[in-house]
Order: sequence, then structure tokens, then C-alpha cells
Amino acid sequence: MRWVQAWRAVLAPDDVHLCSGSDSEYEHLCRRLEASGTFRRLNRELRPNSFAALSHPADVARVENRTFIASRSQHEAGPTNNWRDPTELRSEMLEHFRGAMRGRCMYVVPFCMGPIGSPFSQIGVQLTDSPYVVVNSRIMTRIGDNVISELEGGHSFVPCIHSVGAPLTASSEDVPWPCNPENRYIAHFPETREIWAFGSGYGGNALLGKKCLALRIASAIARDEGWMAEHMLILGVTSPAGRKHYVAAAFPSGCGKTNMAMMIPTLRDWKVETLGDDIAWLRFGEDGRLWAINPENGFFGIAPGTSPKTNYNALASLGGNCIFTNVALTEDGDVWWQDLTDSPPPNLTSWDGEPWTPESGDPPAHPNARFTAPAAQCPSIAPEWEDPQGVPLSAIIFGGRRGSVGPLVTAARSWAHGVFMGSILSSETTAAATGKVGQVRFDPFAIRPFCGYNLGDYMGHWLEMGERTDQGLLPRIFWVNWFRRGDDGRFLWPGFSENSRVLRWIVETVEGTAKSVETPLGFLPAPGSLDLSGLPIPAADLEELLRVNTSVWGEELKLIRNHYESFEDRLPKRLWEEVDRLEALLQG
Ligand code: TSX
Ligand code: MN
Repeated sequence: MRWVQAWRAVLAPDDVHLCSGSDSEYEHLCRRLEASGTFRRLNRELRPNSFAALSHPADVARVENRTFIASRSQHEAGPTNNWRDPTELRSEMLEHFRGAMRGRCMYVVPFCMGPIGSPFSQIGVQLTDSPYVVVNSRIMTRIGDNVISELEGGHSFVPCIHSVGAPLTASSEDVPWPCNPENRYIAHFPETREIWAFGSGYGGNALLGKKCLALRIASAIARDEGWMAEHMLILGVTSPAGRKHYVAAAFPSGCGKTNMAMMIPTLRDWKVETLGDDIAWLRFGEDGRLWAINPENGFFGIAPGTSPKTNYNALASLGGNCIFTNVALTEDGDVWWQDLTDSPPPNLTSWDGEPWTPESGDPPAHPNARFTAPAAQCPSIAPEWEDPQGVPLSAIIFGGRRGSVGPLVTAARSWAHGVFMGSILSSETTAAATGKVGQVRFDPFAIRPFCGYNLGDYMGHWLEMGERTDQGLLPRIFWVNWFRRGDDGRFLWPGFSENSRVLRWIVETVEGTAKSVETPLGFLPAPGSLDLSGLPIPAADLEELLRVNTSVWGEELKLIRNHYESFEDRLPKRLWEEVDRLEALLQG
């Protein structure tokens, strides 16, 4: 490809390798990563074909302040994105890219987001000097000769340029985790559908098919083509009568999307199956219903907190063929992280490579430590998860983490009311590292860090999508909150597997059999309509979970108006009407 040759001239790698996605190529790269000290092979009996990587301490997470949307005008990027002028950013980054791969191999990675052959899939080609990125992408996306043949047939692709920004000279020795933390850029050019990333080898900064392509660039393509790219899990729920419904759910990062996607219901004879844990692409089918595909091929999940109690199916997906990043290592060559077991095993090696003891202070696994696992290994994976047509949605759920605001579950009155619910999604901060704990951050549709254009326009796109079909064919929209606390600070709802009770009410609402009461916020479960059999929940807790607290909502309305004002004239008028309506209803 001429495009590859042009970049080769800029990046100046010593070698170029076109990736086939084969097993032997994967094994070869893993051995190379072992030799360079990036990978440690885990115990072959305990965790076959699996590896652990420890990153540079300054390259451990997505860098939002170095993530750019380079559209012609700043208004196109909107108030929630870091905007850069595309021409300026290109010339600035080109200076960094020039010679950036010297002493390294440039891998050419053709990948497909979505099932191979699906009319809804998108192809990307990533140039990268990180073999760690290649092997992770091999799990997270579909790499293969069939993608190359599609490209040879003239299929369009999203060009993704990535360098860790650490060229090798004849005298310099390589390090286990090359990166360039002083010069990081995660740049998106939504108008020309390009991604340029420099300086980081970690997660969403480097696996460009995921947040960069499947959300930021895809959201811009979706707006132009009339579909939706969403930060949502997809699950299937089957009732005892055997009726199967598909549900997509948007939660901000760190609210337990992966746990919900893989949950094992406590309600007897109800079944939950997994189709995706992070990203959903939604389109209307010929039948007028909204259909969803998961563009990913694996899970890139947060390890700490994942335990047999919180997510049995995730752990069962990690039996082999996995990559772990920034976890702790056990003395017998296995992995460990906070909460995996009740207490840490002896003689751990911490993610910084040092021996760890309970007196060390910091926990042994980095709080953002990750597992990379093939989706096909998940015991709850739905057999139809790779159906090229996707699955038709019955419901869309929005959820945030709010201690005092928002009932356990609410059904929207209409699509537009549901869009309002999505637009006011918010979460309270939990990690002390990211500002004050308990601070409210609005995260509309849970997509704030991942939208490639103006979020106000994005909300307008949601409203418009609802006009494209019969109202009766649209998925019903719900709003949930697993994180309500009592005055004593305790969680009022047990969450996790018990959320199946809420899923049941949602399914029964879709089917028209659930009893509900109308409130200013929408429809809440009528007394007795939530299946609480076998759940010893105090009546007072339940009442609080399903109460509309008018005084906290007075305060919340102020925050909502403030949040809306930040989008100026791009905030759809229809949504302002919903705020006025809510205020009037609350004053009732
Ligand atoms: O993922 C979560 N879900 C969804 C599960 C299907 N989490 C973890 C969030 C951080 C990733 C939750 N945390 C959930 C939840 O429903 N609920 C809570 C809050 C909570 C935490 C602990 C308990 C109860 C609620 N109970 C005990 O610790 C015994
Ligand atoms: Mn995510």
C-alpha cells in the first residue's frame, strides 16, 4: 500500500512486518516480548499461554488531557473535548513521528471491528512499533488474512498511526516498556477519519481500534450515516417462559459494566448471556427495530475488584490465552489483584516489580490493572454474539453512581424522555487521585470522554434517531442506580446478581405486564412489582430506593441547568423542555 510506504519514510523503522493474525505469529511476538522483558510467561499449568506485562510507572491509564479532537472548528469538538487545529496538530506531531521507529520494527496491523463480513463492521489498519499492542489487538479485534483480502478488494479503512515514541540508536538499549510520557498525543481527525497516537503504549491510548476508532471516530461516522456508536454493554436475558430480550446498557467507566454484562442472576430460571461489555454499535433494521453489534473480539477489563463473588464469569474467562497488565505476580508464577481472594497470598511481586508486603502501603496491583481476554472464552457468551446482523434491542439502560439521587430503576415515558435521562447521566468520583471523592460529574450517555464531536449535537442525534421509526418499535429506555446509600453510608441495594430482579422488572415493562406508578421522574415499580423473593431487604431501604426525594431533586435541577448551559446553542431545545417539565412536575 502506498500509504504504508509514505509512513515508512516518515517513521524510518528498521523493518516492516505485515501481520497475518496467525497463531505462529502471535507465539513469535510473545517470545519476543519475553526476550525484551516486557512479558513474563505465567505458570503453564495454572494459566496456559498467558503473560503478564508491567508498564512504565508513568504510562498506566488513558490520558484525557492529551486526547485531542482535531476538527476544523472548535465548535465541532464541543466544550467537553480538547480541540486542536488539525493543520497545526499534524505538523506538530509529524515532527515527533519523524524517525520515531528507528531501531524498531513497524507492524502493519489490518483489523476488523465487528464480525468479519458483517455489513456493519469497520476496518482499520494500525501502524505500530509496539509488539505488545499487536498481541493485545489480536485478542481485542479480528486480525487476519480475510481483512487483508477485503482491503485488497478496495474496502475503505481508518488509518491508525501509533508509535511509543522511543526510537533506538546504535548505542541505546531497549527497555521493557518503551514510551515517551513527556510527549503524549492521542489525536483524532474526525473529518478525515484518522487516528494518530504518540508516546504511550497503554490501553485506550495505544489499542486504537477500541476507544479511538470504535467510539470517537465511529461516533462521527455514525452521525453522518445515521447510526449510533455507544459506550454500552450488550446482554441477552431469557425469561422462564423462554422469551429472550436483548438489552444494551451505558454506565460511566468504573461502574461495573463488565460485571453486569456477565452477571449470574439470582432469580431462578432466568438466564443472562453476554454479547459485549464495553461498546455497542446500533442501527435500525429493515424491520424498524434497533439492532446492536459488539465491534470488539475480547474484554479489556479492570482486574482489581474482579472476584468469584463480583464476576465469576470474568474469572472463568481468564483460564488461559490472556494478557495481564500491571497486576501483581505470585511466587508460583500466577497473577493476583485486590479482592481476587479474601487476603493476599504470601510473597507477591507488586506491579512495580518489587517484593510486596502488607506493610508496603500501596496495593500490589495497579488500580487500573487490566486483563485482556478473548470474548469467546466467557462461559456466559451468547451463541449469537458474532451474528453479522447483530441482535434487536428491547431496552436501553442508563446508569450512574449516585449516593443520594436517583431511584433504583425508572422507566422513561417516551424516547425523548429517555434521551433526557441519558443526557443527565452522572457519577460521583470514587478515586482520591481524580479530585474530591463524591464530586458529581455529568457524563452524558457515559460517552463524555469518547465522543468525537460536539456532545450537544450528539444529543440531537439521539433525538433524531428516535424519529426514524415507529415509537412502538423503539427500545424502551430505563435509568438505574445500583449505588444509593442510606444515611449511615451503607449501600441500600445489594447489586451484582440481585440486579436480575431489576432486569426482570425491565423485561416485564417491555412486555407490558409490569405494574408501575407514574412519578415526576418517570415510571417506578409499583409496590410489590419488583420480585424480591428470598431477598431480605428492609422495607425502609426499599422505600428509600423507590422514593422521589423532591428536596434533593431541587438541588439536582440546578446542577442539570448548569450542565446544559455549558453546551450553549448546541443543546437541543427539546431537552430544555424536559428540564422545565421535570421542574413543573416536581413542584406538582
Ligand atoms: O459492578 C457492580 N454492580 C453491577 C453488577 C452486576 N458493582 C461494582 C462497581 C465497581 C466496579 C457494584 N457495587 C454494584 C453492582 O450492582 N453495587 C455496588 C455497591 C455494593 C457494594 C458491595 C455490596 C453491596 C453493594 N455488598 C457487600 O459488600 C457485602
Ligand atoms: Mn469503557
